[in-house]
Amino acid sequence: MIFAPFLRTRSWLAPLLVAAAAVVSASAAELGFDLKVERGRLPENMRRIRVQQGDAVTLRWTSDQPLVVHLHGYDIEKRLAPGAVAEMKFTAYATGRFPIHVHARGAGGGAHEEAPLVNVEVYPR
Ligand SMILES: [Cu+2]
Repeated sequence: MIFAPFLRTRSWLAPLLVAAAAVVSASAAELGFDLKVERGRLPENMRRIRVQQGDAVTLRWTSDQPLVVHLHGYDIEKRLAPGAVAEMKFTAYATGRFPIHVHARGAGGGAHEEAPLVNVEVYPR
């Protein structure tokens, strides 16, 4: 099955995109990750997520303060609020390294001025 490229590619991201066309094999996994943001940061051991192409990925976010987070490449934005779990779900068709940034912090603040919260790495199957 061929999937048409559906990503809004940005020039700096293009070299990271190996292929947007994917063959989803029967061995694709359903993977869940719990990401607990505290004071706008994730613990060191949660800053890299590794999955394989075709995996169905769910990121379950919590945060002790209001935040908007954005997964680049897959272009998914979620609003986080204290006391609630926000889910980001996607199938990892595109391989590469996709940063998740904070887009808004509480009352404001610019996007992309800080290091990513976490990088999602999708490896070819
Ligand atoms: Cu962004």
